[in-house]
Amino acid sequence: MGTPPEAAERVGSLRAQIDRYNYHYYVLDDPLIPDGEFDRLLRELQILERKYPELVTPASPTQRVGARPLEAFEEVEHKVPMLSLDNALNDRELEDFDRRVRERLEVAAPIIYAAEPKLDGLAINLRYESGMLVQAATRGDGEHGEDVTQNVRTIPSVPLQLLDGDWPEVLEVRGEIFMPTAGFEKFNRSALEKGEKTFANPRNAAAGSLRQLDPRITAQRPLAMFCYGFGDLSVADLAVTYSAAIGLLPRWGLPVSPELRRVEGVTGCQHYYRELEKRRFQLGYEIDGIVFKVDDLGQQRSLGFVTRHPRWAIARKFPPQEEMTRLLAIEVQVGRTGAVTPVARLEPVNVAGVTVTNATLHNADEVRRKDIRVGDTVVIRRAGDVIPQVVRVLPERRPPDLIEFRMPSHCPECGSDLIRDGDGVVLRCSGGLYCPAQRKEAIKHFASRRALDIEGLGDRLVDQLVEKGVIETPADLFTKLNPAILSGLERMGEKSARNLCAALEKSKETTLARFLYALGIREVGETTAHALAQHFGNLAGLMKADTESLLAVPDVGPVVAEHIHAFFHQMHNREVITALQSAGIRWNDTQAARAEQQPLAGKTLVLTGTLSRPRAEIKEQLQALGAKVSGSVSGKTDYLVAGEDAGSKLDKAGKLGVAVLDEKGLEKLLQSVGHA
Ligand code: I6G
Repeated sequence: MGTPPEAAERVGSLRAQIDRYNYHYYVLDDPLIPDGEFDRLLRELQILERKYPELVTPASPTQRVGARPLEAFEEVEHKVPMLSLDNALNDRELEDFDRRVRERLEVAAPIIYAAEPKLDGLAINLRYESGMLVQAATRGDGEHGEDVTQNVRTIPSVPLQLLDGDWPEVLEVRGEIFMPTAGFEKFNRSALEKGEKTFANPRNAAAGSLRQLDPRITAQRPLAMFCYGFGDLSVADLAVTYSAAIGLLPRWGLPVSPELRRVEGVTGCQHYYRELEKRRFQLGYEIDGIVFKVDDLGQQRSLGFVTRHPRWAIARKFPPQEEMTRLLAIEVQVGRTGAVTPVARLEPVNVAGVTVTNATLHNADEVRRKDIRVGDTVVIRRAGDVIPQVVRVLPERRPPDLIEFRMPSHCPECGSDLIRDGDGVVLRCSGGLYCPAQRKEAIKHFASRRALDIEGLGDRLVDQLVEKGVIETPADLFTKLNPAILSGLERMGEKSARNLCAALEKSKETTLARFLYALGIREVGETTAHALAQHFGNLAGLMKADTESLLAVPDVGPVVAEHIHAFFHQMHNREVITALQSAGIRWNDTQAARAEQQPLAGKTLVLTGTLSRPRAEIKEQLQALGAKVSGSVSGKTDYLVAGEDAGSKLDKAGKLGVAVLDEKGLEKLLQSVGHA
């Protein structure tokens, strides 16, 4: 009995749909269907292929996972060597490069360069024959690499079969495999929670994931790829310029950087460098510089190569994100929820333009695993706004007789027992609000910008007020402080004291969402606070809610529900809330609004560029009106709100036909729903 033709037809149709959705998701960054629907299609295909195994082909989307572990990687000889790039560490070295290019080409006019970010990942060569992925190999020593085909097949943005098009019979594309920052942080967070080994940086995470002998492990790691060059080709050239040749790849399903631009002369290069340097930490993946390439392929040929580098390309490097310094001490810090964290005090060191003196060590297990000791030389890493971290020690620089670090058994602030949290990794002070450290942190959080936003109540001042016993709870801020008491404090003049009292008065008028966030309930961040305010509309309803009713709130899972329920059932929390309300903290209760009744319900907005108000404030306002505020532009975006210096999101919105609003446009939109 042969295969029923309907089954073969359905399998073909499912594969075409899945490939198209994958392409929109990974190459165009424009998801067409929800993830659940995608999973359903993939599941249907898997079931059909299991029933009719004769229909399985190597390029089927089901074949990305499941290959058996290897004993070792095979060696691969690169048909065209994989070279590396020369570096420019400053503007002068970039200018020297440009001068050398013009002298060799004997042109006085500015050169057109292709500019794109240099991803911090792992170089790879993909070989397609007749449109099918037949081999993926690492760079290795440039002549020989390792065959990592089974692993690369698990990366969703790498097509197993090129999309319909005029691709050459043999096509080798080169690019970088990387782990996006969000995936890296999620992986490390989960490893830390489980007490497992973390990766030092996204580059190591990408390399470690790709060099797994078991492809099923690679399949679980969030890897991605951008293409930036070519190896062996069955045709002479794909286009006249590099940018045009690379521009063909997305049509075939191969992802390229959305940041690729043509720039004119060294001034154009420098301008591009500065612009991207500003946005470096908002890209969603780590880059360590910018690559500039002479765009004209004829000019590239004339320039040729010198030893291992092309003469037509250079990597202008950013300041490094990792530096080494000496660990002076390990102190133990108590956070708002009592979590006790070891913190590294360091000999000051400049990392990517910022002087770093402290870094987090996460938890005691992490210190033990990395065997970090006071007196060690350590590597510090700073990524954007993220707190600097100690990534490893340099054992060869360790002086003799350094002693192992041991976590204290009692809270350094209040002497209470330290107890291991449910999961066994986090240590917590059992002192609760008896512990001055927890009290201070709770008050700082209450006063912070996204909470009650009490201007002028800095961390030092809170420390002083708690240490002197002037205040104990957030409610005391409103009942125990007055200009006379405040002006008696260190570094507090009469004017600052009066200003602070005015700020306290102003902060009393707030919103329910802000108030809930300010209470500092465990696991209740701004988004959850918003969802709670929206759902219950008033505080009394929320305080009475049982865990079952809390689970009905979007964004609230069983753990969060339990924390909220427990918080409102602690007598001292209820007393503080009553005291705050008696002191005049107020907000307008709303109707327990169902999301779909809100004026901007169902609308998705993306914010980009420099706006005149803080993004968080605009986001909060839009969310309060029922809108969803997303981080990336896709076919589902209704409006892109673009401030000054808007970059790739604006380009993408243009390509996808998404409506773009400037700030005036946003105000008009808000006016139209009565909320300007
Ligand atoms: O290592 C590299 C990173 C990025 C490259 C590269 C690149 O272009 C954006 N381009 C070439 C030609 C080479 N390495 C050799």
